[in-house]
Amino acid sequence: KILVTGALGQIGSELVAKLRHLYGNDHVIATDVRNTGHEITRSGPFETLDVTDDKAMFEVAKRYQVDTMIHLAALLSATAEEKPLLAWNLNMGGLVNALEVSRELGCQFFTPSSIGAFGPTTPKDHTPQDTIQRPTTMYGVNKVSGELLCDYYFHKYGLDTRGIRFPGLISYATPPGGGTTDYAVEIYYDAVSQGRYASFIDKGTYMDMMYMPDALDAVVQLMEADPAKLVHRNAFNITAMSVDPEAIAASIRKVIPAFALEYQVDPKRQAIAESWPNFIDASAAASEWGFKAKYDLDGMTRDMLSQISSKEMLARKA
Ligand code: VAH
Repeated sequence: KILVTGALGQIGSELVAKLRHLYGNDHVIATDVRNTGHEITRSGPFETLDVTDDKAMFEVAKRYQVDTMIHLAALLSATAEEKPLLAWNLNMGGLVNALEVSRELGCQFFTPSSIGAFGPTTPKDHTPQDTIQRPTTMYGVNKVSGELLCDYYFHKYGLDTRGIRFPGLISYATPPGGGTTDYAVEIYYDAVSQGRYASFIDKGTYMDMMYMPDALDAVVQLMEADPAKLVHRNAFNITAMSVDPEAIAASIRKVIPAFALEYQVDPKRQAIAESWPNFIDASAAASEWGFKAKYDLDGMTRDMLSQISSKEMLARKA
């Protein structure tokens, strides 16, 4: 049985659907801090759970006898920078509770890290798997601390902890909330609904990105990987592409020729983006558990635009 926290978030809502498809609806217990009525709360077991409540988390995990913990509940980079103490308490308090519950029940454990775990003194191009990590954002401090804490639980208690440093994730199912890379999702929605987009991240700001189906495959692939082959654990660099707003716009114009991109740069999120790498090296994930992204920029663009268009059509009919 798999317990997922943050199950109604950008990654969670699609990962729960995939895990239920793979392992059976009743094997995946979705939890989130409130029940929004999302389809995920009806397609299998759902429990409201505040990850800062350690007793509640233990009670749910024990009741369902979970053997795998997928801990996704967290505040993303931009929100965390606005509310740093809330971010510390939620991101770190939730993580330590999830690790402790997993240790007590002997669960296999996954939690995401991020390219946000790197900072301005990290090599920006071909960012190595093992390198300097001195992030200047609260989110980055949470992610580096989280990576070290997960490795600690592995070395100290033998807990089977595994993690992935996600690039910006792009999806059409559930919009992200409070991320710096969210421009790369908004641009597709606005391209369909308005034929134009004003980006809050500036021209020439390169960041690693990935289409959500590749990110979901990576989680399953890592969790099913042979532990004897894992040299690293928390957390693996993965990426599918390095883009700036202009590159995404050019890809969109292959489908919507008249698409217009302009800029309304948000200095706060621009500063966060500039502290992150341009493109990271994913060779460790490739060699230790066979990671390989399937979607490139144009493939992602075609699927995003067609999926969003059909969603809009359905919404208009409804
Ligand atoms: C964010 N989407 O923007 C998340 C992610 C790499 C970016 O960590 O905060």
